[in-house]
Amino acid sequence: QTYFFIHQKLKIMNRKQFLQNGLILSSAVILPMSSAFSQSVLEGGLDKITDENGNFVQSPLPYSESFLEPYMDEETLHLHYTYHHGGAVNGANKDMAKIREALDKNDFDLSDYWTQKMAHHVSSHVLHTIFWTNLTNQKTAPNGDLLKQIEKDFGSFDKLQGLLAKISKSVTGSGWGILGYQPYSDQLVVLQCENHEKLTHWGVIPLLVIDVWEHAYYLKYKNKRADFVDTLFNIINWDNVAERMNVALKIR
Ligand code: MN3
Repeated sequence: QTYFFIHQKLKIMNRKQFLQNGLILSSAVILPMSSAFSQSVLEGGLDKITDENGNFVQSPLPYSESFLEPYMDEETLHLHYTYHHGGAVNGANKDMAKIREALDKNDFDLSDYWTQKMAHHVSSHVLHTIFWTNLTNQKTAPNGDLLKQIEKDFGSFDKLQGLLAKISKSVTGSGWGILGYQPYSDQLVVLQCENHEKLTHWGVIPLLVIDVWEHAYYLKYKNKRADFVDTLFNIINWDNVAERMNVALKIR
């Protein structure tokens, strides 16, 4: 009963916030395009996922936890960032410590276990770090060099969106839809990633990642993963994707 009450209350809050956001969006106020984060992508070339000692650390969100309302609700974003992304960061540090311990002791009995764990946790950390920066609270579209590359590799922006939406919605179990740059072939590619670490092409640099784990949408969208994916396509920060492609081209 208590749960039901809170749930109803949240629903009312969401509607109120939706109306507020609706007003903001319709009154032609220019909202910041997560400029702080864009800067760090350009400065470092790559996202910061470790500290100076090589330990994995979580960067702050590039916006407040309510910034993506009503598309992504504040509670989901809070839980997702703090416990799912945060948990992967803690896990990655533990896995790394266990592998170092195995090296110190020259005992590799459990090293395959920790190596697999580390692939899972580090991949989760990388993808979540990119995911937060890929989103904003207004509609954007690719242009310039990114649009040209999309048209070259997929035919049109619409076709890319159709392909990426389809493979994101149809991931088996937990995973991600990913648009990445493959430096070996100088092409954009779309990947249907399972969990955080499976079904990649080696070398691909992720540019745009769509989290379709249930934790990303279940509080608000329930079982409707497709609705969540369609909604995300309205708040993708294509400027961030373009910056990431520029960095990837430099790495090449
Ligand atoms: Mn997630």
